[in-house]
Amino acid sequence: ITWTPIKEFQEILFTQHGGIAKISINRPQVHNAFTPLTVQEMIEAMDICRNRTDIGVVVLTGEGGKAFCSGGDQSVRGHGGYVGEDTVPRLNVLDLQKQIRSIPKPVIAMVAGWAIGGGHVLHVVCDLTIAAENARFGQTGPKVGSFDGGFGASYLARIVGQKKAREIWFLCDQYDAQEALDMGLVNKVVPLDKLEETTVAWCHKILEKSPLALRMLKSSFNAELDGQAGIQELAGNATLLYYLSEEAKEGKNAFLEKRKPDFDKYPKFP
Ligand code: 1HA
Repeated sequence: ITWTPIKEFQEILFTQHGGIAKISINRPQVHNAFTPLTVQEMIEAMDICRNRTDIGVVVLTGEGGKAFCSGGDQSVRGHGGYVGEDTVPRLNVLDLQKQIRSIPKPVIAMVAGWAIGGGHVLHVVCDLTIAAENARFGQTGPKVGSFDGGFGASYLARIVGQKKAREIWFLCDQYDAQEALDMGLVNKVVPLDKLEETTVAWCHKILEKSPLALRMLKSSFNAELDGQAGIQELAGNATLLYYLSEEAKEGKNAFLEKRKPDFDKYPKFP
């Protein structure tokens, strides 16, 4: 599988293979822990994925085969957040989580090795997770003086159930790929050397499907859980579809032509 660079970054690799974009954290020396810069680069890459009409699915992963992501880089954790070059403490991974959730294209976590702490939450918020047999999952927050009570708690509980989610956070145990599969935390487990080809095969199956149907489904799954923001996404898609109709175009045309709109010819469906 050949991956063509989309844009050069310092702490991530951002490449594509046809309609598949791959965002890969490139800090294997620290198990792909993220800094504010890593996250800022992922946010920019995700935004490019959203805006590029030739990209249909996004793969999120980490370089090196030993870790997906080990969460926030504790060596740059300061007073109130993770500190980058501008010396401002940030928790900007929360913005990335929302972006993964709302991008109207499937996002697949491709997990080899550790998905821990804030790195675990990143895979949780992805639409699908494909794990290698060496994958290890868990939260560490209460061990290292942190917690993610947002998607990291509530969406995790939607996935694995309240009892299991509380166990994961209260005990900070680690779970292997088979245990993750058994609790519905991942979609599939494959040998490490089959991880990328399996993920790409899943992407191709998705890319064959109707992009608008996928878009509607993602926002529909979100809408039930995400309150007003979820309804906004779903409603935005309804507006998109409405804009494609002759009826909506009549409204715009009438305005531009300075005449009364004639909506009579459009059916009032039962
Ligand atoms: O909770 C949040 C947030 C909540 C709300 C809003 C924003 C949030 C943003 C972030 C987070 C968090 O992510 S908190 C949780 C932070 N992460 C962790 O607590 C995991 C820390 N890492 C580990 O527990 C272990 O490294 C490991 C279980 C994943 C793997 O253990 P292993 O195989 O024994 O490797 P280890 O030797 O520990 O790690 C290899 C190298 O990577 C070490 O560096 P070296 O001694 O070789 O110089 C290790 O220090 C480094 N490393 C690993 N994880 C991190 C890290 N360095 C900095 N930060 C890390 N997270």
